[in-house]
Amino acid sequence: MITLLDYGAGNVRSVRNAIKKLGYSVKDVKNPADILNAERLIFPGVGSYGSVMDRLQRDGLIEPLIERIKSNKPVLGICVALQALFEGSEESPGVAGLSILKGQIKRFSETSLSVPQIGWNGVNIHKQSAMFAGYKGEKLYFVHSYRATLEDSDQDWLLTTSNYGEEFVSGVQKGNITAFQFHPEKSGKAGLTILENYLKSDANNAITVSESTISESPQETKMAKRVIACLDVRTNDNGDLVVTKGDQYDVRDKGEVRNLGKPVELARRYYEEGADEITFLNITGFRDFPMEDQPMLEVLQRTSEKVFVPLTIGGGIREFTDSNGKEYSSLDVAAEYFRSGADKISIGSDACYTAEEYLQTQKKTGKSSIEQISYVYGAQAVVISVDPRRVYVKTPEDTDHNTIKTIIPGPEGEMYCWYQCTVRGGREGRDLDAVQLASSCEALGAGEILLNCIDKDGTNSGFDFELINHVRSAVSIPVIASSGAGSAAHFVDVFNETDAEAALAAGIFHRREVPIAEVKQALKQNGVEIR
Ligand code: 1PR
Repeated sequence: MITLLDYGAGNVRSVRNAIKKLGYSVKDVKNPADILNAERLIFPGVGSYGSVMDRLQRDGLIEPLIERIKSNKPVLGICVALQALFEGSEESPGVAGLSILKGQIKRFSETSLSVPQIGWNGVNIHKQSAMFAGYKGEKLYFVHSYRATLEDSDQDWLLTTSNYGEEFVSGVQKGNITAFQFHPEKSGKAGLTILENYLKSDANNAITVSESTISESPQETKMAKRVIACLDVRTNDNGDLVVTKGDQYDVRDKGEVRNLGKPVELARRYYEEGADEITFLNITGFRDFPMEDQPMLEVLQRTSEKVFVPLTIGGGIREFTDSNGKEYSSLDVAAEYFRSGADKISIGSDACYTAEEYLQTQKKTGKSSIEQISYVYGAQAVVISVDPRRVYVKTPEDTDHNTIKTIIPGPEGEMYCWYQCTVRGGREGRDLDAVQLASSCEALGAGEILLNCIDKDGTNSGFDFELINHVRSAVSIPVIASSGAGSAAHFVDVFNETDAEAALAAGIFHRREVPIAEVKQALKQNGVEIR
């Protein structure tokens, strides 16, 4: 029996599912005494530092946690839970941590790298630990903007380090207390091995470990470029929820919605085939209300039972008033998605409206969906889905928007264009360009940009490097290149020609034209770091 400290922020479902998948039962902490009495406790950290500590404080859990840790009863902390062991964090000034370890958590300082660090990185293991029995050095999934270092007096806690511009502490352990900055429950089979080691070890963490688990000559660890499989989901005319795929966003073929498979089955297939992440886009979410869309929520719930890499869901995240006049905030909608198994939510149309308002007023209201969700769940949980299309102009002076000089001339030989943002699945263009949208959303607290391209979508002609470079150079958060992948070589090209952190494709995977393994192999052969 494993006791889980679920304080209601973010996706604890994936930890729960991982524990169940490994054959253990889960009991929730209901009151402070459960913390002290638990045989084995898991403390998943989701959300910002301040919101985690607030919730622990509100539920009276801080003292029992400290007592449990000091009495060396087994605890596994994940992500922000590792950071919570320290005295405080730059993320939430003035908020006290558990103060088991000395010092403050600081933001990544390397300016050339995107923050948050989102993706798969390696670890160097500095001491023998039962936690790494059977681990073969695979990359593990990290998602965070702040990082820990240990003071000299706490060096006996050092378990693993990783590098992201600078070296940081990615694992600590002393006696029966272990905490990881990475997410074992989201790190595929390697992560499940590590989690299982915690679950199955006895009260003294006794598992025989071989010397080889220690990294003898630690090398700088490197982030992998991510390959993401995207599933555009909607209900077809027969009422079935299907994965569909558009050509420049038109998903109908001879009047019928294209049906490329069942969402849960396809997601599981992509997980088994090595996708680094799975994204679901509820493409009619702009007109339906997600909280009434039970089949979509069920897709997430069922996917997260078997898929142990990050899941993103987009579509319909905004405020809503239902037919009974009941009001829902975008935070309510996001919370339902997180509870159903999402790790990140993606905002499309609503991000455009928010950015337009922000550009006009230059004021943060704290009320937009981006700001609210980012505060509670952390910036890394908020993805902005951009649906731009090219608008050609003869000269940059012909528009107020951010233009590029292009190598693909327009219909009348124009050599300049801007990228117009659209809402409602590409149906309506706005007076907003992709750079304005991405940089405003970054300022409001978004953590990642999913950069689609209507001109390229479904064309199999390769990614739009010009668009990707244009947007990537305007933000410091990670950018996912999307739309147009037609071959493994296109992935190699996008990582060679742009600084995108990830590349996403849909059609070629659904139609089994290019297996994910072939993409990974091509990347590896061309010297691109992969998982
Ligand atoms: O506006 O917050 O409700 O979110 C709606 C979401 O649905 C947005 O993220 C929007 O991108 C998406 N969406 C809406 N309509 C469509 C459509 O296709 N008709 N899909 C749509 C967007 C683009 C990518 C696609 C890549 C790769 N699809 O998701 O997967 O272009 O495709 P490819 O590799 O086959 O070229 P809101």
